[in-house]
Amino acid sequence: MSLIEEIREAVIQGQAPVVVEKVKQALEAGESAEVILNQGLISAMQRVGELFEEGIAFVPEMLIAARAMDKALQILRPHLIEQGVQPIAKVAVGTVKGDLHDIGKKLVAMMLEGSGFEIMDLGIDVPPEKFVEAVRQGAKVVALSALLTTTMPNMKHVVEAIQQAGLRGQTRIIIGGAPVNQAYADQIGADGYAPDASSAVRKVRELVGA
Ligand code: B1M
Repeated sequence: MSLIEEIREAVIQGQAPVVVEKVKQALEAGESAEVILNQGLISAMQRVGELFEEGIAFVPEMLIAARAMDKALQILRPHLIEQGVQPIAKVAVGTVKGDLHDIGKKLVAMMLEGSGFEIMDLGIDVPPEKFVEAVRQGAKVVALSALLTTTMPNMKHVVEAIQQAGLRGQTRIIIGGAPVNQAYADQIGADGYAPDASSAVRKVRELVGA
């Protein structure tokens, strides 16, 4: 097995210390950060996403793999910037106002980052005006998360605020989280819905034509 295949396998297994060690070894051996990212990390996360969709891996496995990938990204990030790898597009990710649930949103952000998007993570309990500001700063996609039936109406407020700011034509809006669905996305005028982190990546790619 090559070093890159070992990195891929260790991410799938969620073995963060092994991933970190092997990424350092690969860089020292002169492997390009882009190859490590695409053939090691992103390929691994795609596989984890498939395993999740097949019902073989579950949320804990996805989270552990995502954390391993995040640790590797911390090492790779300066090398990627140095090599001038251009992100596909800026995506503003946040959990809507009143909602403190963080884990699903983080997972979506990590999967998107691992797939080549630049992430503006606005955090949790994010008011509509912060999303508007992110669009002004160049976010081509706004990704909204809500876990509570009481906070899902705040997604509509974000869509309205972006519309009222005259920025609706400059960004695409995707929503996700346990209480929402495609019908709700259609109802509030969002551009898409994704039920989980791996399908969020597919949907965002589709929305920006990547
Ligand atoms: Co809360 N909570 N919680 N909670 N909590 C739920 C959501 C609940 C379903 C539990 C229950 O009653 N069975 C329930 C909501 C009921 C409802 O509204 N229908 C609930 C409640 C009621 C509450 C409080 C009101 C409890 C209280 O205080 N009385 C309170 C509200 C606080 C607030 O937000 N204002 C509260 C608080 C909390 C904690 C702080 C303790 C903690 C959050 C800690 C944290 O995030 N750092 C918490 C937790 C952990 C949960 C449960 C147990 C787990 C959520 C989670 O992290 N799941 C949850 C029950 C459950 O979901 N089974 C529950 C794992 C995560 C990976 O999944 O977030 O669904 P999830 O994300 C998925 C998909 O939804 C999707 O992809 C992710 C990965 O596949 N997805 C997107 C999410 N966002 C997306 C965005 C996208 C696309 C896909 O595109 C943009």
